[in-house]
Amino acid sequence: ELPIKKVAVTGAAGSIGYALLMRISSGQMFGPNQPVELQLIETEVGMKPLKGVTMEIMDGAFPLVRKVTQTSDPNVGFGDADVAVLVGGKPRGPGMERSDLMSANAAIFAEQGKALNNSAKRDVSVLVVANPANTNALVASAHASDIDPSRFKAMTRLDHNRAIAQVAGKTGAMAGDVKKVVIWGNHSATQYPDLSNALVEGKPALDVINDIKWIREEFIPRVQKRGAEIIGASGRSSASSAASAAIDHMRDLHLGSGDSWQSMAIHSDGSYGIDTGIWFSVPCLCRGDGVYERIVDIPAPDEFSAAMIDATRKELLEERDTVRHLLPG
Ligand code: NAX
Repeated sequence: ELPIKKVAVTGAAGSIGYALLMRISSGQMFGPNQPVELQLIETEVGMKPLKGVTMEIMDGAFPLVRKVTQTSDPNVGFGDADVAVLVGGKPRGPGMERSDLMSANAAIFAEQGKALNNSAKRDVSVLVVANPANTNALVASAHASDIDPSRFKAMTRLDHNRAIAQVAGKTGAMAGDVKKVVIWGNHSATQYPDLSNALVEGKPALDVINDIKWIREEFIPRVQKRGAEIIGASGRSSASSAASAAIDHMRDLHLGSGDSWQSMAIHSDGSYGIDTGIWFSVPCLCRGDGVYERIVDIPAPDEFSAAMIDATRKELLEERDTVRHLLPG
């Protein structure tokens, strides 16, 4: 039997946590042979609903779930963790400015970065889902000096999946036949869903779609604002598709995804001319066991793409400036 994986999840009693935990428990994140120990982390107020979530996990009678713990102390919750999915954060309240939201979350992620540094495994694999996801990842990593920044990712897989779904809907292809879409930059409305390299059933997506107006005026804004569209329709946030994307991200990262491109917001190393030290979504190949490579062997972006990438880059630099007072040093 494989050694047990310790999986910490923050915000475990929230909407995404609720959808995510059943799927981790059933083996969809790490495969049908990987036993897990779930280390669930919530706020003090969240402890009561978390108890109910834990009872439901018990009632799933999942053979892979070996233990479930609940805590409001991240130092305990991240103890010896192999994996940490950071879903918990402060939502935007009435009248709250974007910069206040940034700072409130940066304070949470500074604390969680320190707790990861104190108690998680040195090669812990961290996925930040909570918004502002890219900048939260930056802050957490900055406070975890003993953990390599490459271990921290922010989730843009939902945006990536949304882009695939739109192209499949437009062309009639199956989602599995849409390849090499890329989400560049921030998990926000400035993200750039890019079809320049995309393939539909093996043919260039730009040729198959053959409608630049649709790409620029419908596809891009729809992917950028899909979250708001879903809230408008159902009155609820897109929690189950977000949980599904977190499953996809971690499964590909840990089990590998062959030659399939995935978008992940990772620590910038200066590739593509992006400033180092921000978390920027780029195309990656996932090799398994948490190992990934950036795909750099691609044509230079055209003028439109370069301007889109630059806009999201600028937003991420501004976000970093907003939380700079919470960064060490
Ligand atoms: P909910 O408000 O339903 O749940 C959040 C949970 O986090 C609550 O139970 C709360 O008690 C808990 N929490 C708050 N602070 C915490 C802390 N310091 N430690 C531990 N737990 C804490 O939100 P939900 O719909 O689950 O969304 C969670 C986050 O995901 C939000 O920040 C949301 O904006 C973000 N999203 C990110 C997406 C992405 O693609 N990266 C897409 C979906 C989602 O919008």
